[in-house]
Amino acid sequence: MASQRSSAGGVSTDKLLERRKLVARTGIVHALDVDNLSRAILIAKSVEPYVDAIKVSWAVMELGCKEVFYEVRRSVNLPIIADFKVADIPEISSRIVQKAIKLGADGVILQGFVGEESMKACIEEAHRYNGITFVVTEMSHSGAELFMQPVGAKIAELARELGSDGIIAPATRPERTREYRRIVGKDLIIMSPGVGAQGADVGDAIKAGADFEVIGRKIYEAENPGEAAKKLSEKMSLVRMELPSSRLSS
Ligand code: NUP
Repeated sequence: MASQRSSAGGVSTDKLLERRKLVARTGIVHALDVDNLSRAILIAKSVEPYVDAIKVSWAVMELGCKEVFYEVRRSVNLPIIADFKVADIPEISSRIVQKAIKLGADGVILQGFVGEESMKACIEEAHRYNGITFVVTEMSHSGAELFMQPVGAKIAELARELGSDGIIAPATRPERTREYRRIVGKDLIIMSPGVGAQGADVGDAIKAGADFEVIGRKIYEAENPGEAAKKLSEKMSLVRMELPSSRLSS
């Protein structure tokens, strides 16, 4: 596969690596946490009509971003969000962001708790390469309540001030997502994981102010991931129909 990188189905690699825009059509981002590449690609293709982006994280560890991002990009016309939860000193964090984007990510998720300089370096680096950023405020698992929740509001404020395109807020605690929406205002994108396997219902976070819900296991562990994604997107569309139109245009 790697040796055929000059073109893919008539599309040049340069074209293939052009940034793709994240647009809320279904409000669902699929967390493709599947490390068998051919299975991952089958799933990505089957969910393509029902999701707005593919989020990739640990599943690149064996084959690397180069191969995984490339194969996902040429298989589906969706943006890729690299969920590396970047959390290093500014000089290293920004290199991670640059690498992820150059290898085909359209957006990168970074941790906010590392502080202003690291966040700033990542956001600037992503924007230099036309990528977008999401800063994690407070994670969706219960352990985040101890250390992350008390500083989450400050992280969200800083993310907005530094020009991040979005933040990550927990679908498992919709009242917190509502608070994060109040802090960042209407212009930042809120992406919320925790739907399905972690207990939140589809639509919970959207109702609380999120733009996208991240759904992983509920889709890729289903017997028919495409069908599962379709059903979730149908449920989501009922929820989104109830939202004021100002929410959907953002
Ligand atoms: O706070 C977070 N919670 C979370 O689950 C931030 C995340 N980025 N995630 C990611 O979302 C997690 O790493 C996984 O890729 C996805 C949730 O998957 P699932 O629980 O729907 O299977």
